[in-house]
Amino acid sequence: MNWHLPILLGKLDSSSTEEIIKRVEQTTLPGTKVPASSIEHVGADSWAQFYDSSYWFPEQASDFAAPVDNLFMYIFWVSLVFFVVIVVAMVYLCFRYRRKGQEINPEPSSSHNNLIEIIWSVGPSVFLVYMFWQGATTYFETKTPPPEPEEIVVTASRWNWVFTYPNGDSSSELHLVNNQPTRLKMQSTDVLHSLYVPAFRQKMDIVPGRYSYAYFRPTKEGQYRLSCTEYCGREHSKMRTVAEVHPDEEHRRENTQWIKEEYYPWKNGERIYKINCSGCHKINGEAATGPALNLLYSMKKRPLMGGGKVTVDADYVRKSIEYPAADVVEGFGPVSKMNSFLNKLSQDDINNVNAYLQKLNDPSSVAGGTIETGLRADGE
Ligand code: HEC
Ligand SMILES: [Cu+2]
Repeated sequence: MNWHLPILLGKLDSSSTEEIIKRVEQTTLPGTKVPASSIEHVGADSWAQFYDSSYWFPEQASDFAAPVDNLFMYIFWVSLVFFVVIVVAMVYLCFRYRRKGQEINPEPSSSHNNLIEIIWSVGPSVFLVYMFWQGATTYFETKTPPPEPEEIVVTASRWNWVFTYPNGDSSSELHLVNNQPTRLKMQSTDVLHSLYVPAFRQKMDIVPGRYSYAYFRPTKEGQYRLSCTEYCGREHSKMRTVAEVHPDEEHRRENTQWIKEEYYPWKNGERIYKINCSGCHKINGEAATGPALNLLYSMKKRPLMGGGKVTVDADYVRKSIEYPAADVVEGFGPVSKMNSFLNKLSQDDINNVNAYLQKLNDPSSVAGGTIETGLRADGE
């Protein structure tokens, strides 16, 4: 079934697909290609010859797009049907029971009808429960990390985007591979931003000082709009770029400057670690001034001074590096002997150290090369 509303919203237009594409391209980002499939053909003989999908939903280019649109259309039709039924009944009843003549005492209204009460309470509830159910499950799906995703680090700053890929290369457009589950690990260097790709039905805030994540699987090749959707200052409206879905890895490689093939974030992380951290943290399992960090990521929870536990994840590590006094590990207090690296290490450095610590634990977790996790007496 075609969920769109060509009759209600489609426009009377006999232009050819090419003409419409040209027109749409003129109103969008320079360089954006509009795939012919986004201009839906609603039957050559129908009066609404061509239906330009920019009048309604954008293309469905990720696995979340269809469920989100279907839910929207479900809510739309339920609202429409109830609106019509209620308004027609109301108008009819107003007319039917209007005051006629000069009666002063109107007929008493009938007090109660169990059957009708039950029907009009239970009936709509069924529709509402289904709305909730669909909404909740779709929401949870969009928040559940897909298995074996490609992780792309997104750095938002006023007013541009940087996307960094597992091989360490980065670009100002988001380049994806079709059908590859993707996990965006996002950070901001200044203020609140928000990443929005309408064709993926994916939108997520990016908050300074912490990571936020977005998951999806692109399902359709093409170029789509990506923009910041949280007002972030003077040039906010220019903070937009393209998300391109490539048919496969080779295509992506050939069509981007995939240069730093031999560069891996964790290698850089190892270097930063040796310079800044190895004086206090060993990676052979033994505590020194600070706890050993080689098994950090396999310890799901860390006990803290003064009771309580904290979950080990990228945010915990980042917080430990920038604000060591905040969560002091049990047995290493009362005051943390660690100095803060806030503004001494860049966001990139912290990402790289994080990648290194992750790799120490699970060498297969981060792409590229092998790592020595052997017991080395000097802890380096
Ligand atoms: C001057 C010594 C010192 C240096 C240098 C140091 N740390 Fe620490 N670190 C500590 C101490 C002491 C603790 C335990 C107290 C606390 O949690 O703050 C700690 C705790 C941590 C924790 C929490 C560990 C856990 O087991 O939960 C992490 C993560 C960490 N440091 C990372 C780093 C990184 C990364 C660097 C280098 C950029 C670094 N530290 C540099 C002393 C240091
Ligand atoms: Cu922004």
